Amino acid sequence: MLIERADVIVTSPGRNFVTLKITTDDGVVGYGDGTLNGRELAVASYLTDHVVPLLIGRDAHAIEDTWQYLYRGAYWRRGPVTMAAIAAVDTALWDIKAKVAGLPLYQLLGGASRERCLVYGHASGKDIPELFDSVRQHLEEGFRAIRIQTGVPGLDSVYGVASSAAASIGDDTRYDYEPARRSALPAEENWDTRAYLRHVPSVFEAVRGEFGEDIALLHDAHHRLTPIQAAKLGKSLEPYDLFWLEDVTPAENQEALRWVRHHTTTPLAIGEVFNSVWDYQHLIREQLIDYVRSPITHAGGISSVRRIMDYAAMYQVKSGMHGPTDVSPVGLAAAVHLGTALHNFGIQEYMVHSEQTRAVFGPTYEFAGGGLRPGEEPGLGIHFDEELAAQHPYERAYLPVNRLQDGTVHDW
Ligand code: KDG
Ligand code: MG
Repeated sequence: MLIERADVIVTSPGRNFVTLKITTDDGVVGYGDGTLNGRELAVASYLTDHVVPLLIGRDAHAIEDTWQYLYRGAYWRRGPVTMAAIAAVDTALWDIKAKVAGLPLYQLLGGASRERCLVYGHASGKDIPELFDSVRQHLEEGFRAIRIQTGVPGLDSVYGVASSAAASIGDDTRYDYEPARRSALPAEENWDTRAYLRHVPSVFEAVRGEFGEDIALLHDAHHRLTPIQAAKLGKSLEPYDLFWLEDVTPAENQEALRWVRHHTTTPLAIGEVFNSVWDYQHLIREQLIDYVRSPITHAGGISSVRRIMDYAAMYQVKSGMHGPTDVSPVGLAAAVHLGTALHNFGIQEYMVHSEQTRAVFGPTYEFAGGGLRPGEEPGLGIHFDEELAAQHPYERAYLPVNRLQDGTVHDW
């Protein structure tokens, strides 16, 4: 079974996505997600100009060989653009292999280790009453794990806080926090770490007071703190028993996590911007983290995230794959199949895609009982509508840039 063609499809049903469609000589089609928020066209060009010509005529079954050929063969290794492109190829080839086998993909990854993958949704509010409404809505919808983000007094807009009503599954008037904005230039936000550190513990105290001890609560610090600030935050949140505290420090310096770890027992998650097992080499071996955040879309695909998770399993580190709306339904479907099979699955982020997006991708995973199930269709269970996709051409969009009160650029 040879690869006959590979098409890169950039579509923007509400937001931009990069999808690779691989077709074999006997007409089997597989899809892969290579979306890189705010830098989509770089991945599209990497695929179209440099990868697609290498795929034509290759054995569609040779997934590992193709992965190594693209990774080692490029000479220039790793990086978000390269690894998103490799992810798209790897995912599409797994989709094809499972379709040919006539099995849902999780069966080829070892079969089901669980009935469904526990997910967390995003509750947010500019203040406590708005946040409580959002948490209540998530509980009514069946979520059992909820990420908590709020506005900070004195700051105009803060990462993770939706600007209108909270998310609701299946309702297109919903609005999850969508950070990338369609515009010629990035929006600028402002930041004050002291104000944030003062405010966050009181938010968790209020949420535990109102909703009790049972729900799993998570929080994302989005790379903004120094190691000692992060240690202080972790310590101050200990009474509220978080499921995890995410991305407390910028990802480049892994030493920082050692400082944080030595000061707090709050579980730590990191890695949504990592793209290789090498990014986790010390963090996992030294047991400085509890959850791996890399999504299939940004870390080289199913084959590569599987490698990270097998390494993590030796140290009781679990998965917590990134699942914002900039991971397409193809990437999310792949995560749910892998999450169903992994022994050391932890939790899956689930930011519900808009109706417009779902209409283009046609995912068949199902949300029930606070979790996602991959479904029993052969392959990933994606029904991509190319004609509809073509009606939504790419629109330039950027993630925001952050500045401190005095104008200094800060981590966003
Ligand atoms: O594109 C950037 C988003 O994916 C990121 O800001 C979302 O941090 C994020 C999360 O945890 O979902
Ligand atoms: Mg995050």
